[in-house]
Amino acid sequence: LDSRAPFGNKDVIVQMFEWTWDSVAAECTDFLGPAGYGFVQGMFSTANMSHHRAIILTTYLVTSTVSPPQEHIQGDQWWTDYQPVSYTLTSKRGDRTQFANMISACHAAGVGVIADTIFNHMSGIDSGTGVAGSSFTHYNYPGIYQNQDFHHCGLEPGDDIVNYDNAVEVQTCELDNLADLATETEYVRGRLAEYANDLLSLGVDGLRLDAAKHINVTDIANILSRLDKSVYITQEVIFGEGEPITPNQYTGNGDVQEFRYTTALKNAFLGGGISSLQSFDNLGWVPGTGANVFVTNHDTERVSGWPPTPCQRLTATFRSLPQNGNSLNDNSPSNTYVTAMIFSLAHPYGTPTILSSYSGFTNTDAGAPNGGAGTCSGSGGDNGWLCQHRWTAVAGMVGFRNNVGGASLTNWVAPQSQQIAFGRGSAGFVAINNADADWSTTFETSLPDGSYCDVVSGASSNGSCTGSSFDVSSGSLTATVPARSAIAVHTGAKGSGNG
Ligand code: ARE
Ligand code: CA
Repeated sequence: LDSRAPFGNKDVIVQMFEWTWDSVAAECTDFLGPAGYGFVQGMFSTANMSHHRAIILTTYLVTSTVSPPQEHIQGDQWWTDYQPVSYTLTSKRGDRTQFANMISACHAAGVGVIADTIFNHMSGIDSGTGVAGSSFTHYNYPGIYQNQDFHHCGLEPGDDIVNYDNAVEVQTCELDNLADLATETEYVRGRLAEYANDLLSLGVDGLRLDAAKHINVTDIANILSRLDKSVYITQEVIFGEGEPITPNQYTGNGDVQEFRYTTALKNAFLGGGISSLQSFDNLGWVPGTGANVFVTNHDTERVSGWPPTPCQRLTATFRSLPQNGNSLNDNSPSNTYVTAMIFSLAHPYGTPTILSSYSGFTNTDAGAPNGGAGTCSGSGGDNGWLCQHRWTAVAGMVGFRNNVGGASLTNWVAPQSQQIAFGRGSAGFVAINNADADWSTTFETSLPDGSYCDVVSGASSNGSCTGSSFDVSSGSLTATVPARSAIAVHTGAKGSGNG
């Protein structure tokens, strides 16, 4: 795998937030990989199985994004996972054997695995014992790091980052009291690379670099240069208005998560108008080929009031909150969470990630339900899990994205600010209606004539559609796009009638 465009244009990442390794392995086998996913979608007949597999094998990549695999502090909160105490691969998600087995199971199902790696810091608490039994204090992790391996920036009180307008402070003071590694030193760079190489030796296909904004871009480049193989890299660098450290500075290291996209989708779908979303090319954002984008991630789904103003950041109230974001989420009104995910999977900008998380996130500390064992049922969630990756429209649009590949955006129309439609070359067409009334019209498409299944409401199964179907004749497609919903068709999901 190449670090820049590792998965071609076909791939969608699913962030399996807080799923245990065993449950991710089962989901790779049951749904994300070819057996489950292919048959659920029914996009191809069994006679065409090898083609089917070729497509489905790259359907999803799994990232264990909020489930860093290293040992961390104890506690019931989800965010304990973000306070490393050693690089022993035992966490609340499982142990080293289970982690390795997950990778094998996912690979056997044709799904890659991206691990979340925390290069910026260790724990934020004074002392304790980790989930694998390692004792530590804030600046002493026996056999791994001692006091001299950390930044002590000297800012009162507590060395915490306060002023994001000061680049040195952002990178050498502490994010929420988390002991900040001296990533400019030979020893720390080598130790972090040793940890990453251990993950790669188990077959990990990519790394999400947590808190990358808080590490100098050249420190990251140095650490990555020590990796035994080239893997997919996505860096968390949250754009902040006026801040000196920007996402664009990190593009040389790999993909960068473009949070301006997350904010833009939220604002557009909640009232600003989705007609503003045609192109993200001339906004000064990370170029689409190097952007990793999402409607929401584990931070932004949780708390409103983000991004904070500089004044808010200084208040005790704000600093006592988990420093999370604001985006569309499962509680968003009028089906906007779903229609925004449909948009994200249909539009060519960036590499999309779909968050797969659990309900009850308004309690911002709550850990995963069911002991972390993710469970889904049919095209929905189970036991408190949301299973967004199985939702009919989401899974259908993953098939859409795989089918359209890198085809360019065509046939864009926006008759009013909350209604858009566009094609992807001659391979697919989508119409999104974020208004409160149905939208009945005839679209001009570049699709070949034929009968197509709507992959938002169903799938193609043995030549018929389990949801709606639409005919295309001389490029014209007449449809009623339901209020606050969407339709999408592509050449990989033909069919007629209602199944
Ligand atoms: C927890 C407690 C804290 C406590 C700390 C140490 O909540 O009260 O002080 O532990 O004991 C996650 C949780 C945190 C949690 C942490 C460690 O969200 O609540 O702290 O784990 O357990 C900035 C960073 C960005 C970061 C966000 C949250 O730039 O990198 O803050 N996001 C990642 C992960 C998080 C994770 C961490 C980093 C830490 O995705 O899940 O924290 O590993 C503006 C700025 C942004 C800034 C944002 C919020 O928008 O531009 O840069 O993001 O404000 O401050
Ligand atoms: Ca740092």
